[in-house]
Amino acid sequence: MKLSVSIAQNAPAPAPFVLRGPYVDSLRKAAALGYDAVEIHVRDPRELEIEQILKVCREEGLTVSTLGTGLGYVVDKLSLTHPEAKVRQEAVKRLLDHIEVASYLGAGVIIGSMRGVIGEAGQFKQYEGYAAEGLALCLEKAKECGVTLFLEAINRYETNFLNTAEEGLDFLVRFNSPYLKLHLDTFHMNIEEVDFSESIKKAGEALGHVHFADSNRLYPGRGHIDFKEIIIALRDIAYNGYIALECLPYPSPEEAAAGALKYIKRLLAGI
Ligand code: LER
Ligand code: MN
Repeated sequence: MKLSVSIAQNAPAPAPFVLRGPYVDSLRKAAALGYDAVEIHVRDPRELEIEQILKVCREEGLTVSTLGTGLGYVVDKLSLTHPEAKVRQEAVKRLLDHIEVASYLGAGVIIGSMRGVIGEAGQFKQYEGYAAEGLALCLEKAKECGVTLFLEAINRYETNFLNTAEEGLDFLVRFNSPYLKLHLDTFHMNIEEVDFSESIKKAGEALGHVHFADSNRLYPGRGHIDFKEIIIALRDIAYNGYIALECLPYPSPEEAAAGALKYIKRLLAGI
């Protein structure tokens, strides 16, 4: 299991991204701390200086695990389930740009908040259909580019669509694609899942990406989630994806990044 840390150049203060500021500075910081990879959160991936990022990654021995797309929802209100077809098309276009950029960076692409919410009571099937249509277009591009998409289960206070691991699995099986995997985030799991280990085992080889944050979304070890149990469950399913730290940058970005790494490495060494 390789360890990644979330980075964002510009993001609203309460967003759960750890290292902030110019991407190149965060890449160097992540490497100096001992991370294997970074997860880049960016509103519009066309803003990324791809050559520069690849150069620093080569120099520092880092990889880019994932591109996070949620800022497209938070800042630009784009989503696959928006009631207006034009906005749904814009959302797909933005995701296609992420997929293309991810192919240059050797990264996967997260579909989290960009799936949107189901905004009309009694119309679940219709909105689920919109999401499926958009995702099918993204999967065509993902296949062409050799990029894996990670569909994140997100808690009920942020969306009413795909909250649990089981709902995520039920939705993604219909695509029967090796380019679409489930993504679990321990912060959301703590709210939605009955049992962390059971959900991880049920996901099994469909699990492609994992976010770590504690119950209060501080860094692991600062809340009451049992990360040892989670790491054992990941080992038991032979999970070989990334564990990406996506938590609040408190008490400071550097302390969160360093504290999490120390805590997770100790747990990994002990199992
Ligand atoms: C994104 O990975 C996530 O977990 C959402 O809660 C967006 O904040
Ligand atoms: Mn997450």
